[in-house]
Amino acid sequence: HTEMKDIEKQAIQYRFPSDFWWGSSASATQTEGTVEGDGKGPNIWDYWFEQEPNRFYDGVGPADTSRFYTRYKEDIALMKELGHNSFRFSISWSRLFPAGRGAMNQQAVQFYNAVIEELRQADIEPFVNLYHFDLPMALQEKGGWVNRETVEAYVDYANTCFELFGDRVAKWFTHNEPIVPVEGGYLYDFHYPNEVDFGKAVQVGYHTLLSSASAIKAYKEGGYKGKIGIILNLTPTYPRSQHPADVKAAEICDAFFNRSFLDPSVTGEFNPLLVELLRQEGFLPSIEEGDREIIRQGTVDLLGINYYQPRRVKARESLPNPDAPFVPERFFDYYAMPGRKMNEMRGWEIYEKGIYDILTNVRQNYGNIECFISENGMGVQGEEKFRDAQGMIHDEYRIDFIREHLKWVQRAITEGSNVKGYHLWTFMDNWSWTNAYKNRYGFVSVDLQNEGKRSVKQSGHWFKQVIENNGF
Ligand code: BGP
Repeated sequence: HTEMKDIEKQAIQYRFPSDFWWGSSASATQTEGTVEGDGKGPNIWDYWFEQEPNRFYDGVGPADTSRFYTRYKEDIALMKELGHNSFRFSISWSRLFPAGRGAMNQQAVQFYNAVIEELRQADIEPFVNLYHFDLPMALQEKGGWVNRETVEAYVDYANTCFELFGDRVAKWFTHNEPIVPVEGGYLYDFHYPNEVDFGKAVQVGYHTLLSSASAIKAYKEGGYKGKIGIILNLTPTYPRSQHPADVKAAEICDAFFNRSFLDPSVTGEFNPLLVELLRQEGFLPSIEEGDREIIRQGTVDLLGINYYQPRRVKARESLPNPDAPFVPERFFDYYAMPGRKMNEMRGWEIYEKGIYDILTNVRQNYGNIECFISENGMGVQGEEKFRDAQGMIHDEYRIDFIREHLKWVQRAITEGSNVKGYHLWTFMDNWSWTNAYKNRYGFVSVDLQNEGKRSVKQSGHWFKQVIENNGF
């Protein structure tokens, strides 16, 4: 038996560190379901769905998600069966504080305690994210992230979570993809409140950053034993050519979408190019005395990196219409590189080496801070057609996708990158913002026609082997 194991080990070409974090990630609004709400207050998704259900794929809203709220035991048992050693989920702010601040919902405390306990019993380390796009509606009504009071409310909420769960949770994250609500809510109309207002976008981004730094500072001062970080969606940004105009365009795009949060979160300093552009255009946010110090002190211990696709950029070929609303694309254009590989269903490029380029950038320019891949994955429509008679979905494309990305992660590790883990988006198929259940991402399928029945896909079984071997 031992000999067999040795032979298998020798056959492993891509090996990962023995303490690597293997698992998946999810978010509250996308998995819990709200119908069993137990005192949960509405967040912006509940509200928006009520107002405009037609903007959601198949008219499916956030109340109907995968029911993790009632089925978490079964789901965590399945994670254990599949060998996962870690799981990232988020706390729903408006479940804990139905009005955003003030009265606390004890049933929410019980629920998250039970989830944490269940994970610990299963030897699965909980990674807890405090904010995944889901602002309590009561705070949105008062101006949301445009209003500085939301920062205070957020810090109260974060402190409450540290106090409630900090003795058992050692990995915390302040925000998931903080740039996305800025883009969705204030530039490109895919999150509530669906405004197009660059000045507000900058202020919202700034307040979000300040909330993150304030919570990190509070966590550190609280003397908790764990680590705290932020999760950023990083999009390696490639110029069309080495022509200086293309290179400049890519640098600007990178400053807006990556370095805006990456620089201050890791180094405590704003990105100089971004500051320069905002100053030049008259869009600097309003900053209060003392903020700079908080941002300098509130740097992360740990960086989560979500990677789906790169950005390809070229210089603009025409002047922007001066009357059009101001958006970052005023400074560059996107470039559809001929021959690029696409996940046509999601409309996203697949470029595996991008994950290595991000890790190399973090190693070389951000002090090689401890990091991990906190999301990566492939959204596919119509996976039911790959289900066999025994009920298993054969998702070879997802296995290929994960394997090819992991090869690059492994290479970054051999070159010295401080990468500690890989989490797939997501554990089980879940509800995805306005796309609802259109694109499926999970290791586990959720059969909506059959009371949400879970069944492990081929990729889930394959990943289990990868974890057992610490490589492939
Ligand atoms: C990330 C989000 C997730 C998830 C994922 C897949 O940006 O953090 O919440 O939704 O993208 O994207 P989508 O569901 O839009 O296909």
